[in-house]
Amino acid sequence: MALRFTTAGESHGPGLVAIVEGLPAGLELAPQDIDADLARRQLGHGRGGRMKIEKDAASVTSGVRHGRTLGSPVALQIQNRDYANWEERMNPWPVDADVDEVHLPRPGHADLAGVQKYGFTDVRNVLERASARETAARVGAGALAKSFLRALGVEVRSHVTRIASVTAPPRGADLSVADFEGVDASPVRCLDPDASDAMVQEINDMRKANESLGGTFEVVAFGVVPGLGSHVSWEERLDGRLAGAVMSIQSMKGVGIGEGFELAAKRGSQAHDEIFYSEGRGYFRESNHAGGLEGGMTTGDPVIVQGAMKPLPTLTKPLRSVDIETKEPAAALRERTDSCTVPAGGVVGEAMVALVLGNAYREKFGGDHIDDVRAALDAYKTRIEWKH
Ligand code: EPS
Repeated sequence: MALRFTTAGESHGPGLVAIVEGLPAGLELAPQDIDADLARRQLGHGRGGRMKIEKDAASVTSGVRHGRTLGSPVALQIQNRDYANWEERMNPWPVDADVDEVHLPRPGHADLAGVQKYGFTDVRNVLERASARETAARVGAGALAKSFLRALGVEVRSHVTRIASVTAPPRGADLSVADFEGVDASPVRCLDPDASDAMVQEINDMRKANESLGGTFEVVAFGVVPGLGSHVSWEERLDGRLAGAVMSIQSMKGVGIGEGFELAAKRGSQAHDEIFYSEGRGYFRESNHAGGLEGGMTTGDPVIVQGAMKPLPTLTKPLRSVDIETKEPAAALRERTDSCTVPAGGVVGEAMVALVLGNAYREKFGGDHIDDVRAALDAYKTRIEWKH
C-alpha cells in the first residue's frame, strides 16, 4: 500500500489539479482542512501582485463522499483566477489572436534548459509549468496527507529560520506543537518576534533595491512513531526520501535533516543523542541533533527537515541573458513577481514532509479502512512498548 500523488497545471492556465491515491477509506475530511493550508501558502511578506488576484480554494471532485474518503483516488482542482487575463495567451486550443513568444530566458529559472530539452522556441512553454504556482496543488495534496497523519496522532508544522542575512535565534530543543500556535501571525512565519521584524525590514530594503531574497525554513513533524523507513536498502531510508521530496520544491538548493550541515562541524561526543530508559517513558533522548532519524528510520523524536531556498530568479532589475531567437545579448525576462517566498516555502515543505510520512505509514501499517490502520499502529506500539 502506497500513498502517491501527482499534480498538473500551468501557472496562468485554467487551473491546477492534484490526484492523491492510497488514502484509506473512512478518513474524515473537511473542506476547511484543505483551504486553510491553501490560504496559509498565499501569505507572507514579500509576495507580489498575483496573490491579490488569487484566492485559492480546492474543489474536490472524487474519492470523498459526505466528508469521508472512499479509498478511491481523491482529485482536487484549484482554479487560476488570473486565467481570465490570460485566456488568449494560455488557451489550450488555437486562438485567432497573435500571441507573442517569450525569448529571454532568466538565469536561475528552468527557461533555457527547458527550451533546449523540449525543442521549444517560446520560453513560456517551460516557465508556466516550472512556476511555483504548482505548489498550490502540492499543498492541497499535502493537506490530505496531514489529515491522515492527524488521525494517527502526527502533527506537521514549519517556521522560517532565515531570510537573506537575518537569522532567527536558535530554537529550544524542547519545541512542541503549542510553540507554533502564533507562527502564521508573523508576516514571515518566524517564531521569534525580533527576528521577524528584522526579516520584514530586510525584505523591504532589498525590494527597494530591486532584489529578490532567499532563506531557510524548518519543518517539524511531532508524534511520529519509531521505525518508519529502513536501514536495509538505500531507497527505503526515510531521510533520503524526505530530502528528495523537499529538494523537489521550486527554488530549493539545500536540505538538511536535524542540525544538517552544522553537525559536520561538531565533535562526535556532542553530535549524537544519548539513549536513556525509564519505566514510565520507555526509551527516550534528551536532545534531537539527528532530527528524529537514525539509520534512515524514525526514532520517535520529532522529525526535523530544513530547506534552503535561493532568491527567486525573476528580478525587477534583470540579469544578463541572451535572446534565444537572435542569439544577441539581452536582459532576461522581466515579469511581475514575488520578492520573497520563504514563508510560503515552509508551508509547501510541510506538505511534502506530510506526503512522505503519510506514505511511510501506509507502507508500514497497510489497511483498507482508517480503523485498520489505527489497529495495526496500536499493535505495533504495544509490541515495541512505545509509551509516548
Ligand atoms: C511565479 C510568479 C508569480 C508568482 C507565482 C510564481 O506569478 P505571476 O507571474 O503570475 O505574478 O505569484 O506564484 C503563484 C502564482 C502562486 O500561487 O504561488 C513564478 O514565476 O514562479
